[in-house]
Amino acid sequence: MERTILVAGGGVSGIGAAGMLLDTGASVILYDGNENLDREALRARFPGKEIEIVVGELPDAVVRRVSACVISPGIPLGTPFVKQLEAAGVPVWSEVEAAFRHGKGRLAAITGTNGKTTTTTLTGQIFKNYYESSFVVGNIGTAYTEEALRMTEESVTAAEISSFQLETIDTFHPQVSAILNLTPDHLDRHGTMEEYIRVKELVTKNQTERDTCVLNYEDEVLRSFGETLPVRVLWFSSRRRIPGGIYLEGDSIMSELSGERKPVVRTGDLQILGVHNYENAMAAVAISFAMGVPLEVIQKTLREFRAVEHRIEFVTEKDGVAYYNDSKGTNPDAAIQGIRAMSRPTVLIAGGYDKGSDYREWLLSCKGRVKELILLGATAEKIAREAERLGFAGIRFAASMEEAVTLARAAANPGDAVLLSPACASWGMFKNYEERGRIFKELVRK
Ligand code: UMA
Repeated sequence: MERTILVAGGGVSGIGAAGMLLDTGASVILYDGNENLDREALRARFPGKEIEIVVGELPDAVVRRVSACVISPGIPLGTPFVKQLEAAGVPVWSEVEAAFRHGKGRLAAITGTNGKTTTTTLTGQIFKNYYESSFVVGNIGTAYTEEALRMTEESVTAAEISSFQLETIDTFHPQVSAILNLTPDHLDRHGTMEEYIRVKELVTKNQTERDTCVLNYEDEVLRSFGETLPVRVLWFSSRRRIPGGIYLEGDSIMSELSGERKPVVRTGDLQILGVHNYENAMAAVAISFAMGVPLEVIQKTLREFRAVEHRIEFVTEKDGVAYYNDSKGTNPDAAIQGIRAMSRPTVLIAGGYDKGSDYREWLLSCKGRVKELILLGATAEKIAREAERLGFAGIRFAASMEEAVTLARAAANPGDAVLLSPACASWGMFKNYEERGRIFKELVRK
């Protein structure tokens, strides 16, 4: 019988997965819950291919016809059609699981709450400077399924993997995994911190003692996780010397990964700022070391590497005010790093989609640094109430990013900084954090 696979979600992941499956000869039904989606525009993404497209409610008749479902990360597993599939015994696989089954070569899977994009980009750059065939895929924006069929046995892939993508893995098996840190995020989806941690740790699920896991020694949860993990663990630390690990010592990153103690790079020679970035750099070094990249190639790439767009990105200086875009600060913990990186009195633009986060710690980190808080989006009221409880005075509301930038400009004096670091996802007002960051930058430049 011909295989018919249901691909759920008509976004980046769904389009990648459907394209990959069609190329392997499977029949594909592409399904999206949004009934207003333009089916013909979606069909046009698969020129010369036959694909069935279903939008709105998923009919029972479709459920009965499919042998598996590849699900996009943005679809919660509690969604009724997923329950329907499960009840019918149809396996539901995440898009990265599907990609892994068809991809080739070696895989480094990078997860954690914050720093994933910087670490994946840097790791991918190191791979590119050493291997003939390398790929950078995943949550970073290019679907893993988009590239999987181009991989060969010689390929080396750096994949940014989110908790949403890990929920429904099965055989997904990276040779090298990394968990950078674990702080509360996406609790509206995962329910509890315990569940979020469980899902993140799934990245090591199929690893054996022949594989490597790179972990942050300064994260308590990860420290005890690593101590019992039946996998070779490489530790990194920004606070202490780790025999056999990689660590920050004064203003140098030191490595004992090869058994010998060696200086890797001075932090002053890096073009990325802040301890969290030194942690990302150490993780990338450990991952690349485990993949077999020589130290000289790693060192050269580290010195050349620049900050990722939307992550504490300097935009411009106007009338003595420095503008920074940290649209990637999509949760309170990431946003704390944005605040800490500011050395001037700061006007902060924040707020957005409500993931059920707790804003207290982040607001506390604003004390003494943030002179005015400009809030937008669904969380504006909630953040304002918490800020008032903590004694903040300068709080304003904006209905749009345009209004927020206008208010920020009026509030900032020469010598100040304006920082967009929302502590919230962009959903609801923008397509994604990239769009939010770009709009902010355009408005600032205008
Ligand atoms: N949809 C449904 N039913 C639902 C929910 C969504 O049918 O219940 C449909 C929507 O109508 C839409 C499609 O699903 O047409 C969107 O799918 P998606 O939300 O999975 O988004 P993609 O475009 O496939 O992008 C996803 C990741 N998005 C999410 O995880 C929310 C992208 O990460 C990723 O870059 C891309 O796959 C490629 O791997 C973005 C993200 O915000 C950057 N990630 C979160 C984060 O970093 O915090 C996890």
